[in-house]
Amino acid sequence: MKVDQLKNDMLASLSVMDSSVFDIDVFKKTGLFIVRDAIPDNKLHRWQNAWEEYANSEEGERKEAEDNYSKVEIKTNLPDLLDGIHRDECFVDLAEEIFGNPVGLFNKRFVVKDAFYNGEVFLHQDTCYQCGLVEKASLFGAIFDMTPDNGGLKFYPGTHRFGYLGDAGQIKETTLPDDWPIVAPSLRAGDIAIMNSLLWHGSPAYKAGHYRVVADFVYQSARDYSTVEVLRGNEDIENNFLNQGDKGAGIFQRSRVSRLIELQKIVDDALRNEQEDAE
Ligand SMILES: O=C(O)CCC(=O)C(=O)O
Ligand SMILES: [Fe+2]
Repeated sequence: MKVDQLKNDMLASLSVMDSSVFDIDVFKKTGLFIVRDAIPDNKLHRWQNAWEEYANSEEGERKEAEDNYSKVEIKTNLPDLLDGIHRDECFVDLAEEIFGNPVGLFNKRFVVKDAFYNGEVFLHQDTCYQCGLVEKASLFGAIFDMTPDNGGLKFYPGTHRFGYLGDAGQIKETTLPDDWPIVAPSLRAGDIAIMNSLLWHGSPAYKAGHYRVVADFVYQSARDYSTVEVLRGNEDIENNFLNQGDKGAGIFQRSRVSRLIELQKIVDDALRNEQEDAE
């Protein structure tokens, strides 16, 4: 399919990718679907209360982080209630519709814009930061409202059809033909945005409104060797060699990342020597 044809197809699909009922055929085509009112109120309120309590506690204190990618995410030191939300049927039912049984988890975290981090997130796809099979999807569950004003995610529907882009980093917006549809949804707390991990997305800086708290749970078939937890069905993941440590670290003898670490050390040593010579 030519790229302009894909664009027109996405423009024509805008109205059907946003509904209270998930449609797998639309999702396959667009790589994006907004499910309205997907989280029952009673659960939502419990999770909101737990979040507020956590955010005001010592454990919830936001600590210095090196890059924006780490500043936007919270994934450790969470109280049990918040740490287990990814197991709730309101998420797993949707994941099963996409991946079938058994349902697996690749990663879980909360992506947050608050007093600690209010900047933008550049245009990217997630696949290049993952490992295992590429058939994965993020379920972004709005714990509190997410809008363009409070730094909400924006999505470029259809871009998952270009596949894995071969490197990790900031994608040039000008790669796409003019007027590519951009979906910057206003999610009410309780809505879930589902995104194919190949889909291009980013977010603008926080300007105003409630702080932004969105669950980002990445689901996949539990048969994927990168599965860290089986959420439905039976699958033995004990010997999954891709789920040990950080994104398969440890499988490479040498890699781009190991080379970058070597080079950074050479630069640091040289700078230190220069400084010592000057003293
Ligand atoms: O939190 C956001 O706005 C985007 C985060 C994101 O896409 C990522 O970290 O991969
Ligand atoms: Fe992302």
